[in-house]
Amino acid sequence: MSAPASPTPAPAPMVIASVTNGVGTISLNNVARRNALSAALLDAFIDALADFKAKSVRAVILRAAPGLKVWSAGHDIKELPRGHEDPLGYGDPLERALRAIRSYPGPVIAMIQGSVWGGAFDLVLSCDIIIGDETSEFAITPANLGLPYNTTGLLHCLNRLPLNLIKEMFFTATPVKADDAARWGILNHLVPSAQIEAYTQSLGEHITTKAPLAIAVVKEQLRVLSDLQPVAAQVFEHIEDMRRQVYESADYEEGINAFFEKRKPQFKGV
Ligand code: YXS
Repeated sequence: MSAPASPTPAPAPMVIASVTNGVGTISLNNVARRNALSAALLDAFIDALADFKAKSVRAVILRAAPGLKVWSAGHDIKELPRGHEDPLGYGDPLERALRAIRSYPGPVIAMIQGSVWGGAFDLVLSCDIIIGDETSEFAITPANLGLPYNTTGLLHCLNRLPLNLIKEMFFTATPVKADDAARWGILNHLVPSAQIEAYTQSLGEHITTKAPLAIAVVKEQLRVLSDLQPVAAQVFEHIEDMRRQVYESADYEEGINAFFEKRKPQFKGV
């Protein structure tokens, strides 16, 4: 009689959540796919954040597993619509994750080691405090795919960075290295990799000793005030019409196909 087949191991969790001395930590854990922000990973992240909220965790650290070259490769390109549909609509899992961070009633501290790509840059910018080590770098990459970034994402950038730096990031899609990220104000603190875990945990623990209601309300006031950019309906419709022309373009389809075919895209401007 043949030995019973060994049970297939349960898949590794997409995120690993823990609480130490009152500080929650959520670690992105899909290393094989460079922590690409798939719906499954983002839903697990949103659930972990909701669980911390239910437990009144006063400060949260968002990180990736230690020692990775890539913190997150950004939106899961395999899950981007192939044209004729807004690739970053309000209901997109990435947009839901951004809103979950921005509405969490306590600081979400991004601890960055390795490279941050595309929508993961928006995720990091939506965090309240950003700590990076010397390996941290940041790229926003719609120009690599021919993708029209969305208005809320551009407003997140405008609320944090000077226009010329935003334009350089979007027009070049080149990663901003740690030193420049600190000088530009993307990072609150640039901390050596040997110290970044202890530094970030200590910052979180310090915040948990302060008045949580006062902090939660200041965070929400700042969110409401920074999001308060009224846009006339006609302006919004004009923006959406421009974006539609991009995500319905042949260039957008070429950008995505080139990624999967592991070749450089040939953009024709149509
Ligand atoms: O070939 P296999 O099946 O092993 O899978 C490979 C990659 O295809 C996969 N992977 C991804 N899958 C979906 N979405 C992604 N964003 C993504 N990135 C990577 O993971 C496996 C290992 O990737 P590989 O071999 O390239 O790893 P590497 O260490 O040589 O290079 C790491 C990266 C991050 C430099 C490289 O994977 C890369 O350039 N990834 C794409 C980064 C990117 O352009 N992200 C933007 C996604 S779109 C987005 O976030 C916004 C919508 S926007 O475009 O507006 O910014």
